[in-house]
Amino acid sequence: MSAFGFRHLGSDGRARLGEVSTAHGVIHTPAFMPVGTVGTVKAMTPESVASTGAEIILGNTYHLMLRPTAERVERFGGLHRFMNWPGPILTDSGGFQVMSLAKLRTMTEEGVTFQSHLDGSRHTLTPERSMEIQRMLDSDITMSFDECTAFPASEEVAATSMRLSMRWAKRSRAAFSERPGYGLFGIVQGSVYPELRAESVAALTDIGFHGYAVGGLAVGEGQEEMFRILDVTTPLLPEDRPRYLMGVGKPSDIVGSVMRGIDMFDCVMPTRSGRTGQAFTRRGPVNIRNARHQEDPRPLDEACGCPACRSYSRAYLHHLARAEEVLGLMLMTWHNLHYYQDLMRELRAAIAEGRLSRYAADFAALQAEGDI
Ligand code: PRF
Ligand code: ZN
Repeated sequence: MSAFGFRHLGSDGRARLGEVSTAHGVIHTPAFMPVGTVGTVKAMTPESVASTGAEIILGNTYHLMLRPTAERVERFGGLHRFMNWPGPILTDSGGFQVMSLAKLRTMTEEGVTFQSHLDGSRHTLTPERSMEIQRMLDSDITMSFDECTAFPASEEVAATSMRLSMRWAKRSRAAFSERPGYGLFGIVQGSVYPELRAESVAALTDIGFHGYAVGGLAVGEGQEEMFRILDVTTPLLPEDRPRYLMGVGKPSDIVGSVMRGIDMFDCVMPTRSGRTGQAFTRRGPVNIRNARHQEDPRPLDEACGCPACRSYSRAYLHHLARAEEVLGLMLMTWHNLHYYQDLMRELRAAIAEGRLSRYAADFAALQAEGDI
């Protein structure tokens, strides 16, 4: 088994081209990870997810510990075998999902106790239990247990929250069982305060992780503020480790964040909004339920090579969405994931060829033109 590692292959400005090696394969970065919360990327088979170019998917500790439980997944040989995704898997650590989904939460120094959103049963997550669950899932990339500071937060509240996350990061590191090909990422917090972000980076790099995530962003602060925080955070992170911006984002968020030195992304946007009828295209978002598409023979995106664009008209996709047909969810999701992976392929090529600024300008101009 090869070691977990990051090869930094080249740069264009602050953007990086790289390769993350894991127990279940290599990820070319900048990379986008489709979200497979409950052990499925909704409306897609693993084969169709792979066909879009995705090399890694994300799973969630919170959901999987409740159903089907980490113990059952482990008995079936881990999440890769259970769900038939042979490639790398990253799992989020649970705290973020507890805060957005669980009922009756209580947080202490030890961890979080909560009631399941499914059946009201009581559970506890601590850094140690989160590491154990992610090991049972056989996650290639384990995330340390953190608290995503709510937005907005005063500097005092943000400092207290970030320092708790740093103590939890230290406990996560101690509880993580080191194995070849498996990595643990620390998560930077500190809300919108540059000094807190710097303190968080220092605490994490002192502990030492296989990679570093930027958490606590895309929580309502807006793109400009998010970019401002990335501008003061990514330059502090070690150059020889991958950097992951959690829960981001729109296509323009990804382009701007790659230009600020981020290597990995995940977001429900392409999958979730695909199921509500929103398609991402080179000319910006398209709502396929809109009446203007009902007689339109064109594909969603003329430049896209996905099955939805190769074989189906906007009129047909509009009909499927209006009729709430399952195939509509499948084709829209397939297109959106393919679009996101095309974007990542194009970003990697632009970095490799030293023309990222030009690419970003062309990208923004075409998005601004709109769907015509
Ligand atoms: N922490 C964790 N997961 C996350 C976040 C975070 O801050 C975010 C913030 N956008 C998304 N997912 N553990
Ligand atoms: Zn398409």
